[in-house]
Amino acid sequence: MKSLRLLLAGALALPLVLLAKPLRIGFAQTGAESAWRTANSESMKAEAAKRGIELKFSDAQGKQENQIRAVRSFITQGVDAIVIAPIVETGWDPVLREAKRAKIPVILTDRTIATADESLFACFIGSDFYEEGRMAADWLAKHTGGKGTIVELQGTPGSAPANERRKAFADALKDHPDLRIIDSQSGNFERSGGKQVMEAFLKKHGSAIQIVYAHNDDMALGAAQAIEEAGLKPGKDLVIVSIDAIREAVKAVADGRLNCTVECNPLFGPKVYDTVAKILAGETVPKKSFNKDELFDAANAAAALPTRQY
Ligand code: GYE
Repeated sequence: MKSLRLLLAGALALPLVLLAKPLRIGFAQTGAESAWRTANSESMKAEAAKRGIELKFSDAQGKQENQIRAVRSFITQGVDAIVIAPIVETGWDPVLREAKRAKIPVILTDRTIATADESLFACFIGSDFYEEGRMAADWLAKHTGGKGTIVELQGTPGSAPANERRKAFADALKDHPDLRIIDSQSGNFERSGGKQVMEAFLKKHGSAIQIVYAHNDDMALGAAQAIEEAGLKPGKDLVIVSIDAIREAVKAVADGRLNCTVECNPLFGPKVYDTVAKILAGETVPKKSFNKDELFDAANAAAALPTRQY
């Protein structure tokens, strides 16, 4: 009797294996605000295609409500896992609870969230934004002799990278009282935003500005353009430090147009899908795992260019 049952079970399991469907993963991306983001989307899409994963990709165009709607639709479709790059830190608990009830694991990538219930997501994969801000401030302190007036270009308000990069930088400046932030505005992580805010800063503060700290390279490159249009030399008349290390910025550092960019690696498609596979196989994965990031300045930017992947 028992062996007959086993035989039957085997006969039933075989077609199931043969018919095994590809993994279906929903990815709620923030938008397409920067070159970093484009590289991140590309990494997620290319790696899914390589592994035969059916990726449902949603671009929220910078709006959290679009992202939440996308997550709800992934839940309705019954995907195997949901990946979210949360635009802002707060407001995620209700939809994450819905995913949990539907027993669909959620992997947070890129940006962290603020929640009192960490059981609402399986894990986080991304960079340590606080560390990036600290690295930028340390570089600045070392290369300016701890003196200078700074304007800050913030990322998207309420986002983890804007919050953390701002806090880390301010914390590090406490040890350097002659490095002062005289103004700080959001350029929304966009090149046009960085340019516009820098134009306004130049109008308002003129030659009082000596240093620009941008939360990402796109805004730094936009600011460099505004500085040039004002008849000044970015990288020389004004020191510019930023974060991401996209190829164009590393090139600008090598050319002396930017002074320093701290890496924030967006190419984590492979790591995300490896992690999803482990979670679905019932393995435990680290709750938070951070990519290792470097810093590029005049000393190493040119040498790094040929192998830059984004
Ligand atoms: O630095 C910026 C992007 O969340 C780390 O978002 C990401 C940031 C990145 O738009 O360029």
